[in-house]
Amino acid sequence: MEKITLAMADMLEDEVLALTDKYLAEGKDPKAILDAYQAGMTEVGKRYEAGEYFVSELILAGEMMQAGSEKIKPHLKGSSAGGPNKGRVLIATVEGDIHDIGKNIAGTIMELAGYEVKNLGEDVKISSIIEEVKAYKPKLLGLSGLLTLAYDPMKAVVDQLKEAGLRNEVKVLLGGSQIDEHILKYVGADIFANDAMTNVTYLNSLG
Ligand code: B12
Repeated sequence: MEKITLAMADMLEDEVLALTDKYLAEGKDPKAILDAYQAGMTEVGKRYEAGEYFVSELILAGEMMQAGSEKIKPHLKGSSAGGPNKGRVLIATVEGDIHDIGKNIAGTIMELAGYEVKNLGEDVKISSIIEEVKAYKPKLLGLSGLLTLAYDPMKAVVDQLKEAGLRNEVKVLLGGSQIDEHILKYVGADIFANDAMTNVTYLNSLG
């Protein structure tokens, strides 16, 4: 798996995809391949921060992750333990943020676990999220954001849910690699996820 991580970090798309095909054919755990991708992305982020990589590398890394995820998706189905129609989940990347790869993966995994998932996309206005909570009535609202500037729109969503009298109707999850206890508290959400499985465990616990 480390080979995939290193190939992704070095921008070797052909190698990433060839290794993915090889590991899937060998019956390796598809979730472990996704974890290896994420570790590669973390390294890309570090190189970007160090000034070694630029936005073009971020774009390429995003494309690699999307292309690889498409290969992995059909294999995740078999490993899902869930049944159909366990409840509704609404997901969105908040206003000002266009990072959607992790949210889409989390959405797919929740679908495979038996939840009905509505994905509003990225850079979604606060008012659109509130309207959709009213109309769709999800049991969980998953707000995703990777930028520091995503925290305030996340907080605004929670505040407006309160103002609309909807806060007790829906659990709010924050998704993103940098989300921690402090941000959770600041936003006033119920739980956070730095991976795509915490949410499924949480949803199952809600009954
Ligand atoms: C790929 C990428 C991009 C791509 C995004 C493509 C896309 N369609 O998403 C592009 C090139 C467009 C991009 C743009 C920018 N990016 Co960018 N990007 C990244 C990068 C390298 C990887 C993100 C990623 O996809 N990771 C892989 C996924 C699988 O992981 P994940 O998102 O964390 O998701 C997992 C969990 O967090 C969780 N999760 C996430 N969401 C959800 C939702 C739910 C409901 C659940 C349950 C779970 C969940 O589950 C996922 C699966 O395990 C990160 C660095 C990093 N390592 O995170 C920088 C990073 C996020 N970007 C950064 C920056 C600065 C930018 C730009 C501002 C650059 C610029 N100057 O233009 C723009 C922002 C534009 C905007 N307005 O949003 C910074 C953010 C810094 C900050 N603190 O604000 C980072 C951290 C890079 C860095 N180290 O500086 N970026």
